[in-house]
Amino acid sequence: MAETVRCVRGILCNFRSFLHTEMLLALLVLHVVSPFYNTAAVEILRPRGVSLLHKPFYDESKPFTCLDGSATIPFDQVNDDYCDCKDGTDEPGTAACPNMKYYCSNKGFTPKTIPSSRVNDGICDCCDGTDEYSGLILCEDKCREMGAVELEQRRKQAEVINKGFQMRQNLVADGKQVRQDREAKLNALKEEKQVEETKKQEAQAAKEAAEAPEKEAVDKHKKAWEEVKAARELEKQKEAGTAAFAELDLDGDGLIKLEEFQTHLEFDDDVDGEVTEEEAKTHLGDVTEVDLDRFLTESWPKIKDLYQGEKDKAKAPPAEEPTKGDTDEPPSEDPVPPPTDEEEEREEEEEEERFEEDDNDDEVEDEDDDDDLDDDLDDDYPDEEEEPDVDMTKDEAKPDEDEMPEYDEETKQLIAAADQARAEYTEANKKVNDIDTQIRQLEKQLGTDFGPESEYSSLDGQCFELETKEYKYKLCPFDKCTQSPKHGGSETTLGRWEKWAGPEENKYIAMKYTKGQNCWNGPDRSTEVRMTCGIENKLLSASEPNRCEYVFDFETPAMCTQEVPTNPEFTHEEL
Ligand code: MAN
Repeated sequence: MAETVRCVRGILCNFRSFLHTEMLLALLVLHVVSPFYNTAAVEILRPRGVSLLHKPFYDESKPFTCLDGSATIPFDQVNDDYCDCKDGTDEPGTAACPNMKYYCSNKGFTPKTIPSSRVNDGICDCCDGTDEYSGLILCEDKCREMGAVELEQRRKQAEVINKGFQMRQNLVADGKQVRQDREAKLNALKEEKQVEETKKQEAQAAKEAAEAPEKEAVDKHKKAWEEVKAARELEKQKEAGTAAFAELDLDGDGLIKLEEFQTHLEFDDDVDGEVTEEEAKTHLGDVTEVDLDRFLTESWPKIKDLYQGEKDKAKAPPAEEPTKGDTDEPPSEDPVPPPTDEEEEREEEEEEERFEEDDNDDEVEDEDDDDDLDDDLDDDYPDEEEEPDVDMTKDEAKPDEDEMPEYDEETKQLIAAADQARAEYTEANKKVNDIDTQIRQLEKQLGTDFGPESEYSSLDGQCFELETKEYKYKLCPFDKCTQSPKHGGSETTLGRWEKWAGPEENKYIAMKYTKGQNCWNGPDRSTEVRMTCGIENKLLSASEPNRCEYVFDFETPAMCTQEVPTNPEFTHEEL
């Protein structure tokens, strides 16, 4: 208890020895009776300000050696408010030595070390109040009260940790089960794939077997149709050529001569207004005259695109140059009556009808209107009530002439059989593809590290959101992290799952998501997810400590790896 008395070397030396016994007794009484005099029982057992750890160095029965070994002094100079040791260890309980630490044991709460300059400075620094003993101020011992609050907090925390631990046990069991199930499913799928692959090959062979005769029959049908079309075209050309021959053979002697040819200005190659003998000869096929046979085989194929027959001339005034489109069109075999006649006729009819309408009553007028409509439609469709006349049948049949005829029954059956085989193959192929997709997904899941005991497995496929003032953040464990502006704008990927990223000895406490959307003039966005123990899976916070580098805090029972005592106490040193 020597430290409780201020001792100034050379003045109070005797006083100190005098007090040693008397004061000891007196202060011991004070310790016991006064609730405000905070020096607890432990203080009696070691000099003030000394921690349990250092107590062995302070033995009252021996001289004190400074802890740095710099000096040895009589023990009653310890805590005499005079700094003897270079390291200040002779004054653990006073403010005499600079840079010394004062230790308050804070019984009932946690011990604390304060700079010894704060000893007796009039401010209560330690909850047990032992740093203030000069009488300047009385410090109440608040350690037990604070300790009770602290212990309650720790108890609640322990409850959470233990509940989380229980939940984790389930997560581990579930995770392992899921893994086993996936492994079993993967094996089953691999076997199923073999079966389905065989079926697919069979279906493919059946398809090919059905397609070969189908192709043969279809090709045959198409080829025949091409031949029909070619023959028709030949016939058409022969008719057009014969007509042209008749037109060109002006004197009807069965020969086209140069002078007859020269009457057609379309053969005026140099467009000088006259068809020379040379120009006529070139078009005729280097001869001066041709009969019909030679004309059809040699001349007509060359001039047919150029030639303007009488009908064409009637349609287009000769002054106009033939346009490219006109020359590409083969001469019409079945010419349309000159539009002028038709229009005239139509106009006359309409004129008459209009005239009649003026004289008729409303009812008749309506009927006439209907007739008009029918007349208009007659151009395109046969009147249902009328017997179709020959021309109309021809008109209706006309488009079919250019359409390939239906396949014969045998070919139709071959096509139907091939269609069926194709559908069966498509189905078999789809089955194999579906199995492949499932296998790939399972292999990916089985290849993902869901923790040493598969405890994080249940987080896969879930997403957790958090809203801040500006953004909605989303964490989809083992997939990605995103950020969406709350006031409009598209979602930004802040990183895709890469790996566990805690320190080597504890890697499952942090996740790393990388290769997110590129940051303008910066790196790709990335996110670190720090995991803590909690009784629910919850995204607690999201921040961006560096531009485009994000940190999420996430709590999960999967992180509650240890049980803790439900009745926490302060440790021995704390007591
Ligand atoms: C967006 C957000 C921010 C980020 C900037 C970088 O505004 O993704 O988090 O800092 O882009 O330009």
